[in-house]
Amino acid sequence: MSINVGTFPIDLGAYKAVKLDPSVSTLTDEQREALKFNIQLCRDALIFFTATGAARGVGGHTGGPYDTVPEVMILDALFKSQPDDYVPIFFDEAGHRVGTQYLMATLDGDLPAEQLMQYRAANSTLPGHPELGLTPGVKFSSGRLGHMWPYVNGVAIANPGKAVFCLGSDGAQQEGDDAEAARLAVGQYINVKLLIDDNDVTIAGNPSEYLPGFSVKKTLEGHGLTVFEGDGEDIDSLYANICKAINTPGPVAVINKRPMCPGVEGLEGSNHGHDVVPVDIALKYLEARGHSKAVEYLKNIEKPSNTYKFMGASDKLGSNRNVFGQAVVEVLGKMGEEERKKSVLVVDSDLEGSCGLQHIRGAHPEIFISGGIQERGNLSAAAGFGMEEGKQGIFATFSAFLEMCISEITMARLNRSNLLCHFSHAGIDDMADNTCHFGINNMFADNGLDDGYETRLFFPADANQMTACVKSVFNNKGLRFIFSTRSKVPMLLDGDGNEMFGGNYTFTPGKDDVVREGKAGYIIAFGDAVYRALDAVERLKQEGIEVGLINKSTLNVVDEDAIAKVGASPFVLVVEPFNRRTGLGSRFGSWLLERGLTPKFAYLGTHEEGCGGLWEQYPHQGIDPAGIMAKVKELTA
Ligand SMILES: Cc1ncc(C[n+]2csc(CCOP(=O)(O)OP(=O)(O)O)c2C)c(N)n1
Repeated sequence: MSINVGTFPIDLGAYKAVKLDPSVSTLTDEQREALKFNIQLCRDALIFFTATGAARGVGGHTGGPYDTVPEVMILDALFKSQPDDYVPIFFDEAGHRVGTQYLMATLDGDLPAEQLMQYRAANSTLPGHPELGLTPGVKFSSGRLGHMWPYVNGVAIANPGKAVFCLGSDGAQQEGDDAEAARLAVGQYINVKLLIDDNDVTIAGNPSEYLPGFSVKKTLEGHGLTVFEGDGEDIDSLYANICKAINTPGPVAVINKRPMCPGVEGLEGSNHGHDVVPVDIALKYLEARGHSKAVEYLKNIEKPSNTYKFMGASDKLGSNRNVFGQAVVEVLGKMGEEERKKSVLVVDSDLEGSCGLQHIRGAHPEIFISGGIQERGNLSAAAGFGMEEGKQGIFATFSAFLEMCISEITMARLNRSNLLCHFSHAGIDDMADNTCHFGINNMFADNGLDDGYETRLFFPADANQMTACVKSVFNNKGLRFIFSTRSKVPMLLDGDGNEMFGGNYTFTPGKDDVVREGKAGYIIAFGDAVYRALDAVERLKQEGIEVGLINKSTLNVVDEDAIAKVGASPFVLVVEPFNRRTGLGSRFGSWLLERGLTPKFAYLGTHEEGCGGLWEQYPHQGIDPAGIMAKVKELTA
């Protein structure tokens, strides 16, 4: 297929076809020059199109895909030289390196180059992680570290006689699943070849510092793999190692050492290189490389913003994922240092900056552990610390990864742990990362029996309520899960325009808040769905439809007063960013029926693959004010 270059300002049509034969492990001058040319071309393209994500404010990841270009170029040449010998897919454990997949889809003629300039934009079909079936040319789904090698083992078993490659990373290798995959690969002599980018960088820092003693090479050798290690930036040794891997039957890992973002001034060796390249650094890079059209394009991108004005909510915004950490710091500040050390342990999984834990590390490093990218083990460590009365384990990560920890949560419950978990990035708002990073199955955390140890799920609606919630439940026993969004949220206002949860408000677990009274029926919402539902309620009121609104900030406990009130009204509509199959709506109808309450009932939630972008995810799922108003009108017709 030919490359559809369109208006893409870097000439991807110049990409060179390179013939390689792995039985010859040295490169000719011509092959070396062609590979180096392709590497530079693709690195320039990646810097440019990922920077469009930075310019649009949708974020993204540059360093990971940029780093692994040399091995991807060699693989592409091999796949095309001996198509029968490989499964020609660039399987990647690190879904954030999706730029690679989009670029290769373009070079294969499946994706117009022009589209790359819409990286992570809403409705561009180029979300932050690869999704099979969504993007032309993308051949697998990924995004959760440590989830791909185990899967690729099966792909390799299904393709006897072929080698299957999996791009790995020193981040993904920290996940326990990869240890299991390694043992299976060795035990079953699976013909899988790992190409591991060992740049000693993850999001929150350097593995060599936060997990001293961890060596990717020794770990894999310990599992019985054959390992070749080399400098990923030395194309001759990289190629020779890949040839050795192909010529050695069974599982082999090639570990490629390199600094993060080699050759990018301002990012080389820095863990900031993990994220999207900042526009100023990209401009400097592209200018130095003579890509003036790309520079012009980047300079002219305007950052879109959501100009919708929500009624019933303040202009002031709070970042609840940070407020969680700040509120914990407030509580910890009231303890003496000895007491704090004795009674609290905070365990991070490489996301301290995203989940608000960095506030705790900053204020009280003595109780903070950087636990690496191993959520299951870290949650258990926090739970184990909180086994004794008077002790609290604190754990946080993205809500998407709650699903990974269900078994550990069950064991924490059976061991009667005092465990306070913060799962940020709940729901779908602002999730350009898309479906794999949606935190929509959070009710799975409420999986104990009726007579089990206390488990509470909380999703505060604004920053005032988050602070009050943390203070209220911090010292409680049992498992407590607090959710927040990636996006900021406004403060809820009462009917008089005052902050609902300001002043002396105190949070009572299990109690629902009546945000607005109504005669026509009630909406039940929580988290960031509340201010959107409130806007719908205010607008419906202007149309003469008086709908009430309940903020159900404790998700898994029935408030008998509130349910009696809404159950006696003409309709109940649950609106949530959680999965329609597993969310609050899937339970609320049963709770009503159990009490003999039979209002009309409906529930809106996340029900389809995401659209990428930020706030656009809400209207895409039909749970924005317009979607809510339409549903209310259906129920009141
Ligand atoms: C299971 C899981 N936990 C956490 C994350 C969040 N996360 C995304 S990338 C990343 C760090 C990745 O480091 P590495 O794979 O070495 O990539 P690099 O920084 O070199 O790009 C983390 C913690 C994730 N995607 N999946």
